[in-house]
This record gives sequence, structure tokens and C-alpha cells, in this order.
Amino acid sequence: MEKTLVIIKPDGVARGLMGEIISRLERRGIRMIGMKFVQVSQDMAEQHYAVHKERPFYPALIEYITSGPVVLMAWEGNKVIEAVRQSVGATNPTQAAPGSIRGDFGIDIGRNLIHASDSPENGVAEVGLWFAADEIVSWERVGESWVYEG
Ligand code: D4T
Repeated sequence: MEKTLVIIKPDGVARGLMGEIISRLERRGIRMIGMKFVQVSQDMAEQHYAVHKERPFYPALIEYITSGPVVLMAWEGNKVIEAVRQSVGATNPTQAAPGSIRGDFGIDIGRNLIHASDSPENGVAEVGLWFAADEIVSWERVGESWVYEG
């Protein structure tokens, strides 16, 4: 089963979209296995976005993600990477489909509200970066057989 790391970025928190975003993911039928509310440190921001270190937007990206508190979440489920990326929408909000989180609430790429892991490998790595093993909860949602065929 796949895991994904989702971050409600500082704009999502500041704009009062935490409940809306969590609700959309919850209603998709996937299972939350970890959640915490934190101020991201410079060091953790740099580790999380290490892949973008040489990109021109990197300094602004680090400043943005450390500019206020964020919600960190781990979610689990079959095809959860693909499903959450679809619910999140394209990186640039004006190109994100209506009905997606970025498409419904965002305008600028540098204020795109939410992060979600982009591959099963990165999902495992990012959940491991942000959550200790004892912060991950093992449980089953009632009615998962109504979300997943088998
Ligand atoms: P994240 O990683 O935040 O979920 O975004 P995506 O997976 O959708 O997009 P990404 O990794 O390509 O970009 C990471 C982060 O950098 C910002 N960004 C990106 C930016 O400010 N300007 C840009 O030109 C690009 C490509 C937005 C998301």
C-alpha cells in the first residue's frame, strides 16, 4: 500500500483552508496515518526541497515554506499518490483543473497551498523525513471495502 506526505503550506493555514483541505482528502476515502501542526525550520525546509536546490525559485520556496505554520499529514491507501496528486491539481494553480484544491483556491505558483508526494518512493522517503515511526498510526477506516474493490 502506498503512503504520501501532504503539507498544507503556510498560505493554506493562514487562509483558513485547513478543514476544507483535510475534508476533501478524507472524503476521497483514503486513510490518515499521521498529522501534526509545526513551524518548519530552515534545516527541514532545505532537506525537504533538496531536489530543487539549484532552481531559481529555491530561495523564495524556502522562505515561503518557513514563513508560518504548516499542517503535516501522512496518508495511506492503494493508488494514494495518484489520487492525492489529482485532488491537489497541477503545480501552477491557474493550470490546475477546477475542482482540484489548487484550481479552486490558488492563483500563483509560489502560493500553491499544498504539497503532495509525487511517487511511491518519495512518499515513503518524505513520510520518513517528517514523521518518527511512533507518530504513525496503524488503523483501518470503517467501510474501506466501499472505497476499494479488493
Ligand atoms: P510540491 O512539491 O510543493 O508539491 O509541488 P509540485 O510537486 O506540484 O511541484 P514541484 O515539485 O515541481 O515544485 C515544488 C514547489 O516549487 C514551487 N515552484 C515550482 C515555484 O515556485 N516556481 C516554479 O517555477 C516551480 C516549477 C512550487 C512548488
